[in-house]
Amino acid sequence: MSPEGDGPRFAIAAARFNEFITSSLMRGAREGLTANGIEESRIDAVWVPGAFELPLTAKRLAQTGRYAAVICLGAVIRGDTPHFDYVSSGAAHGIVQAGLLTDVPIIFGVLTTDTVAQAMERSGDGPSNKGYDAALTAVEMAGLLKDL
Ligand code: INI
Repeated sequence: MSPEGDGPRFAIAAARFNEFITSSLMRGAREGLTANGIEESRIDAVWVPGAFELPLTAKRLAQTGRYAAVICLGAVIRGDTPHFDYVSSGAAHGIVQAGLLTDVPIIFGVLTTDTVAQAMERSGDGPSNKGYDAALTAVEMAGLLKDL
């Protein structure tokens, strides 16, 4: 048995920006992992200022070699400024790049919505929660990449 125990470990990187949404995504992601047999002790979570900081953080987590997958959580809500486009596309492209560079599945659990109401709809209880959904994707991709 390794010092950290057996079985895959998962990391979650979450943005504090719009924390009233991302804390619910975090709850959903933890639920999605534990519902799929991943013990809480095998989940590590870190918080970053905003979605723009997710790619670098996910890359560093993946580079540790400790995780079967890294889940990124954030909520980018369109306001009246072009900031939305920069932040959401920076996060999306960066997360793709981080996965390709590290060969570790890095999951895009970032909500990009026009309104707060839409973000709340996608961060409620159960499988419609984007964090829960991202956790299922993480488990599936971890299994797939292990077998490929
Ligand atoms: N970060 C978010 O996670 N969501 C947002 O909606 C958002 N908006 O709209 O500005 C946001 N901005 C902060 C950004 O992610 C960075 O933290 C900041 O630009 C510093 O790099």
